[in-house]
Amino acid sequence: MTRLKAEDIAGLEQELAAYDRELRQKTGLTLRQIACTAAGLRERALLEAVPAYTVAVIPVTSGLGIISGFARFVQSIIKHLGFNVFTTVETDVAGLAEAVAKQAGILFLADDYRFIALNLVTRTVSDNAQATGIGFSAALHGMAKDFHATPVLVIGAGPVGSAAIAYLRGLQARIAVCDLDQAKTRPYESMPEIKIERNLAEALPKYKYIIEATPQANIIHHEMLHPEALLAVPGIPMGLTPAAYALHQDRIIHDPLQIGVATMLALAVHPNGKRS
Ligand code: 2YC
Repeated sequence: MTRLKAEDIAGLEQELAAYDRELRQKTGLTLRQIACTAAGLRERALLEAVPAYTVAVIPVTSGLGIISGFARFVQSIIKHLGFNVFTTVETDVAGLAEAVAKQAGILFLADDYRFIALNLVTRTVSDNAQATGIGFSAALHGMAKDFHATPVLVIGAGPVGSAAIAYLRGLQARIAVCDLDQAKTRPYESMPEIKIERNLAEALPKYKYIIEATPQANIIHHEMLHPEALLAVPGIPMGLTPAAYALHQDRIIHDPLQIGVATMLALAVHPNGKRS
């Protein structure tokens, strides 16, 4: 997992409403609708859960420590979805105790390895990588519309990419996967509906729909892309070069945390999902 830096999220709290409008314009769905679609939950069911939960975000100092603004931005995304949320004054174990003392029912916390949402009432965990993979797949589906006729190329079969593949399989999408590490694509060799692409440069121009879920930067150059490419690019760093991003940005969904956190919350509220 690539660790965010404070500058990756600085100022985005104030941009949330504008980002929501951008998502609506590109995908036909709001941030909350993307999260609910991904989690298999009716939006009404999420809103009905608001009075049942107070959410706590707990800063964690382990490893490389606190990322300035991280907890506050996570809190602002959760608030944007309509939930009562606070960030604990205390960190780590004291923060956990404070959250429970203040009646929180769902806890968000991240160290350098995992970013999870814990639902203390249903005793379930939702994970940022899994939520990001399905959230960005749902957003691409909103933008792309015809997944059945046109295959989706998933670049990177790590925790985010493999969650995206599982979600796309659930949609009966046509899927191709590319990863430098053959061990990551081996599980898909026995799946007829999944094509394994061994060479990214050769594969890219063939695909209109792309999910870039690698920790690499600058692996996708403008001239490598299908002219009508639609891309879901979760997290930081972005696989596209700045020039490619600038040229395609009206057909790209990209953010460092928003869709992943919103989908974590929807999954935390209804982990097994109630199909809409
Ligand atoms: O401020 C804090 O509580 C820190 N312990 C947070 C560390 C988050 C580390 N993880 C990441 O930067 C990435 C994010 C995209 C979310 C998942 N991994």
